[in-house]
This record gives sequence, C-alpha cells and structure tokens, in this order.
Amino acid sequence: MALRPILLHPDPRLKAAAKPVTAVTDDLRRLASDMLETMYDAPGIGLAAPQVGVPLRVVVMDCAKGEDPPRPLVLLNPRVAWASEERKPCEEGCLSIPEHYAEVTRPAEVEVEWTDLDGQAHRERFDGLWAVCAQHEIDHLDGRLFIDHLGPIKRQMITRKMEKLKRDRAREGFGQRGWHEAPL
Ligand code: K1U
Ligand code: ZN
Repeated sequence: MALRPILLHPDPRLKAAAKPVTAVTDDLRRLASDMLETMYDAPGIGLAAPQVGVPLRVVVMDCAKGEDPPRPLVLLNPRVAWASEERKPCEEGCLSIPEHYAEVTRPAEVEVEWTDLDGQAHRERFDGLWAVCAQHEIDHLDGRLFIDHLGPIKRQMITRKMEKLKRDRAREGFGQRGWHEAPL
C-alpha cells in the first residue's frame, strides 16, 4: 500500500471524463488499496481516481461516523440510477480544493449502482452524508468539481485563491506531503 499525491485544482486532469473500468487487474486492486490509504490519511470521506491522476471510473468512500464501524467501499463504474425529488443543501469540501468549503444543493437520496473488486454488482440507496459524498465522487469521474455547482463569482474567487496557493507552494518548496526538510 502507498500514499498517492492528490492533484490540486486547477488541473486539466480534474476536468476530464474518466474511462470505464473493463477488468479487475492487480494494478486496479493496488490502485483501490492506495486510494483508501490516501483517503484515510488525508483525512477524507471519499476519493475518486482522477484526483490521484488516474483517469478511470473508480471511487472509494467511507462516511461512517463516530462509533459506527468503518465501512470502506470501492466502487467501480458507479452511476446514479435514481435520485430523489427532494433536494438538500450540505457544506462540501474537496481534497483537491483544500481549505475551501461551500454549500451545494443536491438530491437528498440516491440509488447508486456499481461493481466491486470481486465483480459483484451492487445497487444501494444512500442518504445523508453518504448520498452527498457519492454524488460528489461521481461528479469527479465526469470532470465536475463541487465549485462547478456554485455561481461564477464564488467559483472564480476559489479558483484564484487555489492558483495562488499552488504558486506559493511551488515557490516555497512545499511538497504534496508537507515542507521539504533542508538537507543536512
Ligand atoms: O472527493 C474529495 O475530495 C473528498 C471529499 C469528499 C466530500 C466531503 C464533503 C462533502 C462531500 C464530499 C472529502 O473527504 S473533504 C474532507 C472532509 O470532508 C472530511 C474529512 C474528515 C472528516 C470528515 C470530513
Ligand atoms: Zn472532491
């Protein structure tokens, strides 16, 4: 298992539609395992393969709260098969847009279909944070970020701040995992 660097917005790889998974290979199992480790380490409640630079329709999620046991899910080729009429606002964040949060309104409940690493098909109804996270992650597979649900002024403001953050990090030698140690 290994941590993978998470791409930061703006990056053209976060805007591209990901390709369907066609076979479960050792590489794919390693990707899913690395994505779960990277998500827990961040920490986050979801991660999509394009966020680690892999243009495949793979999502990992675990929105278990507090005393609930962990529930790591690996979703291959997930799709929203049904969405409720009822819509709910929820504050969203994104590991590719650190330190920025905004309210996004989405369907309150969704049924998601996916295949797991054993090739088993699933269809499950999600609500609450699970529903928000599943929709956020499937958006990533279609090259959509939560800021694309905001008005143009808020979106531009966040994008400009992220451009500055990336410039500052590049200038100051801030690596993906933190400050580079000065050589002895
Ligand atoms: O896709 C991502 O960038 C992950 C993102 C998922 C998400 C968060 C909030 C609403 C919808 C989707 C995150 O995990 S951001 C980090 C976060 O929200 C969090 C971190 C630790 C504990 C609880 C939440
Ligand atoms: Zn995200």
